Amino acid sequence: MTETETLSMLATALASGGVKVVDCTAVLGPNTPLLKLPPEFADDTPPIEIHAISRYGDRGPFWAWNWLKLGEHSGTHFDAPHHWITGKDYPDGATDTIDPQNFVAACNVIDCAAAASADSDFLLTKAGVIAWEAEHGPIKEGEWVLMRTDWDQYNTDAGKFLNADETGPHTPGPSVDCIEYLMEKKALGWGTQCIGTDAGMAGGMQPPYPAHNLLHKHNRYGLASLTNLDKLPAKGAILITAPLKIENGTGSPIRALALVPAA
Ligand code: 23J
Ligand code: MN
Repeated sequence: MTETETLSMLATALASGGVKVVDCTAVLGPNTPLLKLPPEFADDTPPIEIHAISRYGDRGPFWAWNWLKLGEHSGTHFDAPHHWITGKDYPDGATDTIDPQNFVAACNVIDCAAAASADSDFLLTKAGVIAWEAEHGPIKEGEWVLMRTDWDQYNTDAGKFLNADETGPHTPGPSVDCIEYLMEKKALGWGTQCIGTDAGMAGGMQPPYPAHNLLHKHNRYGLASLTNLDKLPAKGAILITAPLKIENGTGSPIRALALVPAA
């Protein structure tokens, strides 16, 4: 099959509904939960604001439009290599310089929902990924690896989403050896359904925040606050995750879309 035929078949499948588009994005608005860091660090991403410029009234009779106030790392978003000190020198590591070929790629969805519901500090390990591969097939170079926890059910409740107590936030994520293994396999990146790519307790790991540290050290990417991963197959979906082309941006809200077979 030629590439032209491949695209033509995709177009037919999209038009007929044989391939469905699943929205893996949370609503972005004033109630979007935001990251809370330990008190020694700045975390003053403001709550999202949506301000009307006009709304079919005196300020513009025929049109409505808004201006926004939002941080790069708000809601369903993309982490670029320049987000972390380990990735700061990559010339193609900012939102405006990443090769857009990377914004459309296959994804592997590892179902950790039961484990995460039993233990909010659950960590997916290298051994866990290898066991998943034995069942579903290998993770290949250039593919996303997504951790399904069904944490998107808490998206409208910042308290539950962040799940913090006096010892800090308790949300699932990857272990150090998990991300090391994915980088050996040359995965495109790592995505989660929680506030960030790292587990809530990851500040105390070695290195601190290993998903951020190791992904961006390898010029790879992160995705946070993904939704609807329960509607994706373990393998076979294609994920579209294009950040805004923010100049020197370290990340960006995205509209994450998955192409999945309807059957
Ligand atoms: C800054 C520092 C630590 C973390 C984060 C940002 C994120 O999770 C993020 O949104 O990239 S853990
Ligand atoms: Mn981020």
